[in-house]
Amino acid sequence: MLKPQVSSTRQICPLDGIWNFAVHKEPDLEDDKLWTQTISSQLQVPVPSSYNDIFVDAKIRDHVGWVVYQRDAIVPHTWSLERYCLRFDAATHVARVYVNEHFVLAHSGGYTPFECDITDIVKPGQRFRLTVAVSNELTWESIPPGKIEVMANGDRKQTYYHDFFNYAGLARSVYLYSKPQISIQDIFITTNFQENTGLVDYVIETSHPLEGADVRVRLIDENEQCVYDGRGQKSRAVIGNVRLWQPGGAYLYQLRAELISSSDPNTVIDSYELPIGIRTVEVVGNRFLINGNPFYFTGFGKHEDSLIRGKGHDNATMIHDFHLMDWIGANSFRTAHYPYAEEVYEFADRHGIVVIDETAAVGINLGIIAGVFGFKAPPTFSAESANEKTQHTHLQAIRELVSRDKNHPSVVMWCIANEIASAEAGAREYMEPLVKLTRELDPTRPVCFTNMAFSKVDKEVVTDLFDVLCLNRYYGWYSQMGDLDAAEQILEKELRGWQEAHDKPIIIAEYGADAHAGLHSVLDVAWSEDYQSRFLAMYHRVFDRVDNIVGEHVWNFADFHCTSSMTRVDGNKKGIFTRERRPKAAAQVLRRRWKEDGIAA
Ligand code: GCB
Repeated sequence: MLKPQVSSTRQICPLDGIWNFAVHKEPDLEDDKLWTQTISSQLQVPVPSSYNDIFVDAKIRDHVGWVVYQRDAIVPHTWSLERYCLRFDAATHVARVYVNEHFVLAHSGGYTPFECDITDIVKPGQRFRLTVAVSNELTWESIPPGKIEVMANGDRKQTYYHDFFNYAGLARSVYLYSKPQISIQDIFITTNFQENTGLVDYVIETSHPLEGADVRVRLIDENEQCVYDGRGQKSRAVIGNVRLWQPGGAYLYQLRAELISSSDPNTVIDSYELPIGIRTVEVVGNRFLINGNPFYFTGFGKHEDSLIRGKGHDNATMIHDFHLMDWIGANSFRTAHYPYAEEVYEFADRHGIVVIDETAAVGINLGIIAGVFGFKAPPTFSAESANEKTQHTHLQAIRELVSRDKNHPSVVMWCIANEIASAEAGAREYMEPLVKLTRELDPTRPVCFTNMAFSKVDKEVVTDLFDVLCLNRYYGWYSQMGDLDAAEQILEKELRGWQEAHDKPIIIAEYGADAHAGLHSVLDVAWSEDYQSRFLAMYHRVFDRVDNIVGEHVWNFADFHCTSSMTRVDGNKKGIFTRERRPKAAAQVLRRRWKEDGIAA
């Protein structure tokens, strides 16, 4: 599915703005058929934004179940020869879309786009009522999973196993867009190079078999020069004096795909442009290579999280975050713990930032919470928990992620799960089909998952399926608190153990300590900015002694919101920046290492 764009043959009517809003009290949406009515403007919400923190009302913030968004829209009368679609960049987590009284589409999965063609339902020039019901419920049939309990007073309570607030709603853009009757449906590219010749293999998928039409593909360089002009749906572009897409030095060609009339090549039936970067990614031995050169990841596990709008996408926050990453010397980040807004990848493509792209499979591990509090956990993989239905949803989440992000040069690896219970019985049976599918969908990128500290090298059962070891470690925080010497020894011993067992590159995909901005101490006092700094410095000493380490992603870029608990003070405070994006002391530790000393060079 291609992202909507304006081209000589396509148009967009953005439907972002202020929508009417209602909370649906009953668990079953069908009860009062809200979409057949006009929802009053008494409650209104911005789109894109999570709705939770917009109101000053705990009942809305913590509501479990459906909410309903509504607005009017008009199909331009000039679209009479076109097909037109509604496109939702995301609806967290389940959406049902209604045009006037018609149900048109349902989608599950809160972080990937979906669309529906409404050409046969609404006429050009016609105004229509668009209603979108969105449910935030998480169960063992969703990714991420969760559990809903009915309390004594009849209220429903949502629990989940991940450490970020369950923000919901229409957090990304909504569009009405047009495309021609016969159109370009999808584009698949893979890139390679030999010496200074670039190779771009492409497949242009069309909505209909082509009769009387042809596909023309051009590649335009950054000087607006056409460096390739070819015909056919499937071919290879060969480019002399290629400029590669490099981390920190992006170069993008515009792939201009056109459907043209076979009798008159000047008649363009459809036109779509895709910025592409020519680069290779591979794992060789214990190294991660981009364009054949060892790449060392510096950066963060991030979140889409900000004040008021929650997970709502916002270009200002996004670009500011990228500038802070540049300031600190981060060359990469992981989209923990879900696919981010497409604008994020487009920006990373344009600016040479490397991305590890993650599904929303977080919290498939019942041992974590039990382990932290010292009680025995039920099994993670069982009929009552992660089961065939969870796996089915997980497979679909992988399909939608790869389908959306396959052409981004910035994306160098798929992370198919965070801290899944990889040492438990059933883990291998659960994971193997997921890895197989990811590789079938994209044979060009390495695949990883992040390993949690309870899944030790002698216990875990899936690492051999993956290309890169991604370890999340918190010695000195969740254990050995305040004793960085002990933590240093345990960390080094463990990393050496992994290195001996698997000759694969290791990325420390999470390491970090909470710090309350403004709290200082000369001693190793938890929650102080100083302890966070010393904690990171200790990890860096160890990384520099272990050969297979090819990357360090601090947890987290910024403080972020999560559910209240006794281990969280108004959110998770492991950020190197506060939620308002002010640096804590540890920012200087990282900047010195990544930018001034140039560890990544
Ligand atoms: C983890 C999780 C992350 C948490 C973090 C923490 O291992 O992957 O989602 O937020 O630890 O701070 O506990």
